Amino acid sequence: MFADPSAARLTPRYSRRVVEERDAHAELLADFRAGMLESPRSLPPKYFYDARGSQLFDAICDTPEYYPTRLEAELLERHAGAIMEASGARTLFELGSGTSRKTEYLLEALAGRVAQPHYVANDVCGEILDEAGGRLLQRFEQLQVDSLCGDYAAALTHLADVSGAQADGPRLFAFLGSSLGNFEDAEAGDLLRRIRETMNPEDRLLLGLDRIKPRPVLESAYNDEAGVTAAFNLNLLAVLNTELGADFDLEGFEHRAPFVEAQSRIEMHLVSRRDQVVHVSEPEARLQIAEGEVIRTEISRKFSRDAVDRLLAVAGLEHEAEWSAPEDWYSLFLLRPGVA
Ligand code: SAH
Ligand code: AVI
Repeated sequence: MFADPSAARLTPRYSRRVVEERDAHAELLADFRAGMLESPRSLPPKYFYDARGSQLFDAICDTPEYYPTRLEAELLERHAGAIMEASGARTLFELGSGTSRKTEYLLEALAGRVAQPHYVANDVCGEILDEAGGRLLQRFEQLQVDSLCGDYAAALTHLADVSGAQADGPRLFAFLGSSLGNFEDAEAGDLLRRIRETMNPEDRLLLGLDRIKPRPVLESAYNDEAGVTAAFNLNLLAVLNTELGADFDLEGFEHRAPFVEAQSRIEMHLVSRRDQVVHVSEPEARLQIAEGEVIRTEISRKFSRDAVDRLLAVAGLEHEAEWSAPEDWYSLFLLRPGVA
């Protein structure tokens, strides 16, 4: 997760640079203090994604129960041409790009439109960025890939380092997978506003959001039979063991992911199976965790149309076009920056 802090042009068509607004390790320490030494305990979900966490997320996408990836991939496969056409983009910039597998539909459409397509990928996980970059360079012969390894906010700050030149033309920003749903309203609004402030008037944002649907479908997606989501959730404790010198016993916690209807969101929980004490070296701490106590590791919001419209209004983004799966189970929104 905390890759070599250097900018590197690794091949003529691929660069990776680490971007951070605060030292990533110091930020984990601060987030741990704020979330894990308080009750109820919680942590931001970005810490799931070390190399193993990224692999586990990829495996979640292949489970029969996790519908968001499939629905979004189907929408992108069908509409990538129209999306690229409507955006007029010459560059694609993606936040939280992961494996960039679904992105290939957009890149294919981009490569069909411009001679020298440019893809700027951002993720907190350096390993996944390099892996995806290598694959994309093989598939798209003219593609230039620049990876920004770090938080969304840092990537937005540093986007100008690798794009923004006149030759890059209009850019399509992409924020897919319903990753915005991992943020509460205030943070989601701040992030969207930050995106809007980074956009030029001719840039567009493609936002993929998961929508409300029957509880059994939602809960199965986050409680898959094979236990991949459980392993993903528990891996967060392994990350803390490595990064903070903690001694969490992964067997001592159980995965749960209920749909909390009042807030229209799945909550991922790790529930302590017994009274236990966990030691942490940095920050030096002794956590007394009671049987049944919950660590909330993620929220995953399921958006009503009203909730989407409210967020976009707060952030100053305007609808340009949208594409939805049957019964509005998943939507892609093409947005333009409003007049500030
Ligand atoms: N967009 C992909 C991946 C979604 S998983 C898809 O739709 O399938 C979420 C991705 O965002 C992971 O690859 C994770 O490493 C990355 N991520 C999570 N929090 C992040 C943050 N705060 N800043 C940047 N990337 C983040
Ligand atoms: C990345 N994020 C949008 C996923 C989600 O659905 O909230 C992460 C995930 N957590 C459990 N399964 C998938």
